[in-house]
Amino acid sequence: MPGQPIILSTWSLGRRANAVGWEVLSAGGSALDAVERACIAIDADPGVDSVGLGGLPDASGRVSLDGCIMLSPRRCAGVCFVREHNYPVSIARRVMEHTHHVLLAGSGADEFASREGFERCDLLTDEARKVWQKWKTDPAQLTGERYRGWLPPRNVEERRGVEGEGPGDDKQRIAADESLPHNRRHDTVGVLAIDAAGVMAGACSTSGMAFKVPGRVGDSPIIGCGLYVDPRFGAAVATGTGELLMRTCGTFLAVELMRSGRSPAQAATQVIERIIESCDIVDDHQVGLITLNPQGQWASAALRPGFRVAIRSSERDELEPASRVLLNGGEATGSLL
Ligand code: SD4
Repeated sequence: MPGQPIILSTWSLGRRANAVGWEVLSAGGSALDAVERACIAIDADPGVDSVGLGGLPDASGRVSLDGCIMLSPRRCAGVCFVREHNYPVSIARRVMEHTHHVLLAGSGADEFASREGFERCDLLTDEARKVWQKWKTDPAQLTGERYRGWLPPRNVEERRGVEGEGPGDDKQRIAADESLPHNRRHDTVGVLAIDAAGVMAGACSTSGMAFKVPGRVGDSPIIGCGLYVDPRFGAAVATGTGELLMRTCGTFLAVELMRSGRSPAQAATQVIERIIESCDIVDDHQVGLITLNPQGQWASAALRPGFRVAIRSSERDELEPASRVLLNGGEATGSLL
């Protein structure tokens, strides 16, 4: 059933992603093209240190990318641990369209990308290398806290210096945390869209957690963890600590909740509640979730303050904080990962 096009993306960088996706949607293009192009725009920017080119590397100084794209359980795919090519969402789309598989990993995914005509590239920029070198010498310089293994800093957006934020706008107010390093303002780009034909699609792309254990793959390329879309019931995309989403199949759960009659708002909140219930939450953890139903109703929820959603439709072009935040920061319990 035809509807009003809409595109929703994670974090303040989502506004830029939305601008590109909206060009596609407003010209009558497909939701699939819109979400792919939205992710490409962020992946291509070496100034974004959590996605694509310029992403911060793992503990060994090498960048690896994860991403996926989804229209339905029948049409979806992801790639993970891609080290030699940018644009994981586009590579995933080729996996979806040109193979019978759902997930390609590591050197196999890189070889597939080359065969599909993607250019090899060095994903590590000088800037990202410098940040990694600094982290290696003295992790506390970047994390602002006692070094506790490979855990990255908590991902929330700082109040100041965030794109698209008007001064004094209360709606935009989020918890300022002076201890946050400059380089954790943004994170995974996750995008959901509905086009004029009423088709829903989603995509997400990330370089994963900065300084992760080499070989680590997060939720973002895994169908049902970082992204899930079922055209009958709804879609969900996530950002934050991938391990929490993988332990709970967070986006699958969100869509399953909508399938059983919950609203997008109830579904998003209940996933965060389930994460709190099922996992040992620590200070560094954050999860942000966007849910969307086939009628275009959407919602968001987060574990902690700081997660924001960028919305673009014919009526709106805005950035707003998660509508539900379940923990208010510093209330962590349990042990480290
Ligand atoms: C991961 N979920 O690799 C991604 C990272 C992320 O906000 O989204 N951080 O765990």
